[in-house]
Amino acid sequence: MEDKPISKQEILKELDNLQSMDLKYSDGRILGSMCTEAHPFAKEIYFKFLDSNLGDPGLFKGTKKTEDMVIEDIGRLLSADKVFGNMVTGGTEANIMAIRAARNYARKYKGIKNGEIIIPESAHFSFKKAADMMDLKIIEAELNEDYKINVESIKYNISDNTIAIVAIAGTTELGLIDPIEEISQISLENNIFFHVDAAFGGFSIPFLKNCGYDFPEFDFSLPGVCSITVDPHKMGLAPIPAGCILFRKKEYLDVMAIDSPYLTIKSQSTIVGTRLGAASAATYGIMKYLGKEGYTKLAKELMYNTYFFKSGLEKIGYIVIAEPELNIVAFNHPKIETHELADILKSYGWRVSVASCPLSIRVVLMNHIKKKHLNELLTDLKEIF
Ligand code: 0PR
Repeated sequence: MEDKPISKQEILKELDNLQSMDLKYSDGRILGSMCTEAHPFAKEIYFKFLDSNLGDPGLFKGTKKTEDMVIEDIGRLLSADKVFGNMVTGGTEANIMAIRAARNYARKYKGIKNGEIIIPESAHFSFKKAADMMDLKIIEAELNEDYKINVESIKYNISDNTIAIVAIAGTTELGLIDPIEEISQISLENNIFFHVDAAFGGFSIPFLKNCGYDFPEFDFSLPGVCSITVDPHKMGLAPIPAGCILFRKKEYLDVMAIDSPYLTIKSQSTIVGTRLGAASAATYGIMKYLGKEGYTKLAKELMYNTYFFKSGLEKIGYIVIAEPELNIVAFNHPKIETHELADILKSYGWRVSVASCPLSIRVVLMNHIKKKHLNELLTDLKEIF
């Protein structure tokens, strides 16, 4: 820190310079991000609520209402009349909360001390963070040839120490949906906590389903599903940091409640204390503003772009790894190694991400990637060969 104050003008000049080093979503070159530019109306609301703190909700009762209403509304989207949960910083924190609830529940009711969680090989790395923090053992269930979790492998790995099973609705690398209905059944039969990570898919599957897309059940309509992660800051067009964790029963929040005697609430179940009310208010506002109609239109448009890109790739000799279920396309070319292809694309100015399972270039077709960007990308991909 400097000794003397610096003028706003000078600071803003420096910050503008620094910001000019950032990539902009609107350039359409960021191909591997599940986040996108927040809706302008959501940004407007965000600034209004910047000072409100959900960590002490008695002081910010109105903002707390926005959190409760977002949770309730998303719960209804996911087939539950009543759910219990919080707005959090994103999928990582939501997944950590789910695993913490499962761990505490199993400790309380089953006396499990050395817990194990079964996750698919395709799970987001946040589960490894959760396991590391809570000293849990991770067991990775194998994937089938279609890159979805192998249900037999889950069954095989269940033990007396299993505290949770995890499945994904919209995998990070390929956007695929695990066979959640079958896993719900297995969880019920074995009395094991079942968490669904729908950080990416939660804000599009319900809308696509409503307009005729054929998806299997993945939400609270399945009796074995105990908790769901959904991120408004991915497909919900809400500003970062906006994630949600939803629980079927209040008890899952209660088993991880810590006393907070001097606050306006007596206990906290969230990991974070001071929590940004702005993301909650902005999420509430943008959900009202867009409504089911707006989100359906968005999800449909992104699926059209997905199919357009997939067929464009195939026409010029690329191999698409899996039939897209959501708006992610992963591909390779038979004549070139994936990292080499990624480097070439980078030299053309594209910011691609390389998926690991299987090794491929992965494009997440978010709202900032328009048809014109896809046409430019396809032209460049064609030119490489
Ligand atoms: N669950 C799933 C299925 C995810 O895909 C992700 C993140 C998470 C949980 C964790 O969410 P948070 O990052 O909100 O904690 N998926 C993206 C990924 O790792 C996140 C991302 C977003 C990465 C934008 C890069 C980027 O530019 O690929």
